[in-house]
Amino acid sequence: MALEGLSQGILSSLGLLKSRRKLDEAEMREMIKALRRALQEADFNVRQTKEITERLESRMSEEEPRPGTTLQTHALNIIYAELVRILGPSREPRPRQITMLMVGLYGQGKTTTTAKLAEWYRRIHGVKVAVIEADVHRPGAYSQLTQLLEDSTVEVYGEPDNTDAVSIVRNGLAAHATADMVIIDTAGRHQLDQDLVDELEQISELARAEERILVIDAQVGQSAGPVAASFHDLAGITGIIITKLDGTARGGGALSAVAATGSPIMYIGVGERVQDLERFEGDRFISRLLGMGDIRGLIDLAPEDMDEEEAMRLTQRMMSGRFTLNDMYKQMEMMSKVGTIDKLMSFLPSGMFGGMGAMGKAQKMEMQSNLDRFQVIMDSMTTYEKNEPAKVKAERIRRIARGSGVREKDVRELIAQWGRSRKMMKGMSGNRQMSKKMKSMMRDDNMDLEGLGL
Ligand SMILES: Nc1nc2c(ncn2[C@@H]2O[C@H](COP(=O)(O)OP(=O)(O)OP(=O)(O)O)[C@@H](O)[C@H]2O)c(=O)[nH]1
Ligand SMILES: [Mg+2]
Repeated sequence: MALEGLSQGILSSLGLLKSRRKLDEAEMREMIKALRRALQEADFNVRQTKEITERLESRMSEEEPRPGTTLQTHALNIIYAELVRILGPSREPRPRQITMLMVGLYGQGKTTTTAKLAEWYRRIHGVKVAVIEADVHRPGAYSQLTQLLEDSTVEVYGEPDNTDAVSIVRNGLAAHATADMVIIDTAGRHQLDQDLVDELEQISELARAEERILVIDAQVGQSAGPVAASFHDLAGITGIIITKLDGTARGGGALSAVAATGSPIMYIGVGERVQDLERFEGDRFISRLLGMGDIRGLIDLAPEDMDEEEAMRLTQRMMSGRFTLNDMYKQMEMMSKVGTIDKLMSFLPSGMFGGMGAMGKAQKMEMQSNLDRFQVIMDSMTTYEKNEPAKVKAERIRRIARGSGVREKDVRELIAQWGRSRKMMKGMSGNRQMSKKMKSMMRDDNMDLEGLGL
């Protein structure tokens, strides 16, 4: 992933804290200085860098680390929370009867990202997606898009010889009227000029595009901020995708500058291939970036709406055998949020949550896509159904599948997964030794950052 430099920098700035209980003033200054350098090298702006380092300094002096937590873990958790705060919230559009218009300057990755998104929604949400190539300026745009999607069942519409983008869109929409989702690739410009705005306006109106998505290359660093702001003013951007985060040290700048404009970052591009797209969620992104992953960390890093108490309760329920679909989802979410979960995994029966004993990258991605699909399905379930998945039979399955736009098979798979997880939970709570181990893990912080190579 991009930004390895940042995570290395942050972790080494914390090296000083290793097995320390307190820092004197000079040491604190040195640590802050190293952190500031790491943030600036990743292109965070001066104001944000100042904000993060100042908050770290004041929180370190005001807040006691929780009992049993090392100073290092404490500092890392503060930095984590501050970075997440700076990156802001994220959102993902629902793939139902929706048209997306891709906009952006020259060469930022619009066409590539159009293909990536189409494939993403087809694969993860299982919906019928069509793309329309409406860039009549870039020669070969249609064949570029066709090639990107040659191994996919996504339908590509284009009229390489037509020079009127608006009529291509009109014809494309008519040809793909039954698609759940239509994504329209448009022409780039050197800068956002009136011509481009007019063209976008016309296409957008014709297509009634609910989403206007701005594509920005991470390489532009801090200037992503002004670009996002002007596109937002002129074209009413609903979300942003930052591309090429795999290839630049300036990714921190692009991400933070865009977040500062208030437009949500929806996805990030992390390579040239069609599958190199990731959903952007600040907390998940940062915890992966920082490679945080012990069970204590799991609790510290749980999403904001899941406080420590809830995480504890979840674990207790998990041990007691009462286990709803929501419990399973939250558990999977917690697990997929952290980078290395081997420690936790070593205590859990292998095969749990679809056999993730030692998860490779591919498996984590698989889990992420399962989570996304499960979320969509669970949105169509009633509270009763989520609490009593065993009672969800044929007729309910049919209704849920229809409501969430997935196949009945997918609903059955979710319920089967729940059944397997619950069985293993039960096995675990019956195992006294394991139960003791879990409880002691929840109690002491016997893990510091050894595993992170400090
Ligand atoms: N490494 C990397 N390369 C990317 C990514 N996204 C796009 N690219 C590459 O960036 C180049 C430009 O991408 P396009 O998709 O053609 O960009 P565009 O915005 O459609 O360009 P125009 O239509 O000319 O305005 C291509 O070589 C892509 O392969 C990414 O996330 N990572
Ligand atoms: Mg293009």
